[in-house]
Amino acid sequence: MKEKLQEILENSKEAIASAKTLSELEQIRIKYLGKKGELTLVLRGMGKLSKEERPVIGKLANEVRTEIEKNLEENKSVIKEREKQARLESEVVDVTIPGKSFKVGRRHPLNLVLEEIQNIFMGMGFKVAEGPEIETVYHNFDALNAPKDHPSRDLSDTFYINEDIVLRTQTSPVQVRVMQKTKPPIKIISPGRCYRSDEIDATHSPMFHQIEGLVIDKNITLGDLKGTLDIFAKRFFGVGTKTKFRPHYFPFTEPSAEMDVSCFKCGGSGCRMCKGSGWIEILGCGMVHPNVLKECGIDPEVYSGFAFGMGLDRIAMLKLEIDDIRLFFENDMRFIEQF
Ligand code: 2NL
Repeated sequence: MKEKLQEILENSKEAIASAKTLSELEQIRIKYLGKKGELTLVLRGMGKLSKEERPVIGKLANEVRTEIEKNLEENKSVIKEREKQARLESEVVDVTIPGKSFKVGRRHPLNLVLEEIQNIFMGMGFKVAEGPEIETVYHNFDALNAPKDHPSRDLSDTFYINEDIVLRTQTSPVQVRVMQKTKPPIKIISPGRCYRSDEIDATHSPMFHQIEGLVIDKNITLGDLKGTLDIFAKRFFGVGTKTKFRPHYFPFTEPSAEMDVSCFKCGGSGCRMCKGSGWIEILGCGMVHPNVLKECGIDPEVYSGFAFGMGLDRIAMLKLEIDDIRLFFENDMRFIEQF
């Protein structure tokens, strides 16, 4: 039996030394030390030995087991280390491969100009108000003193959802809503999308953007209107900008005017931008009509106010020298990346 044990030890040693993978090693462990392994079988046969032989063989068998376990363990670390090296060699990182470039978006030119305008008015104490794009005919027309036969109400100019609901044609309904639920003083601008049933061309789009402003308090005068809009013009177009107010008509303001700014391109001498006149029309404005104040629950005997409205698309086109409004809505990155 001694010889048998010696043979097991030698054979296992050889097998362990030539094992190349961890699973081969495990097979070897099962072959010699497993439940039906060679060493286990020898130990089972110990019952046939004499009393004197049994402890000697038992001791030897235990030594052989310990030796095999030690050999298995040693080779296990060798194989593990070899496998790690192989992995490191096959998984090389090529640090010279160019990185993946990913696209970063850009602020839309309309948003750039909108933010600039908002900042100027916020600097003068205005808050930004927003409201629904789908409006009632009441908020969009009736409350704004628009006569029942006003041309802007025409089916061919306004998108009607039904006879009481429209896509707003201006952002004034936002201001109507604010007046109806807020006690003056009110000092807001309302930017947003508006809709008119226009034929699309270089200067018209059925969806466009407006910024309106509204100031209501005691003792608000035409002087406040002119001063506020003059400051806006100088901050937006440059300190040297002059303003000019021409009388106009809007149903919701009285008196009403249109404001021109001296051409920021030629300074007023006349160029292509101002079509030779030296002036560029920028916005419409006026003192809020007493009928509008009354309809919105504000007493015109106590309060007065001014309002104005400008087309964001038009102003952005002027400022950024863009000649076609459709470019804003095509979202071609080659266009958007220019600003
Ligand atoms: C223009 C002219 C304007 C207003 C808008 C307004 C709003 C309320 C009351 C009175 Cl709630 N007025 N808005 C006033 C004057 C002109 O817009 O040409 N926009 C592009």
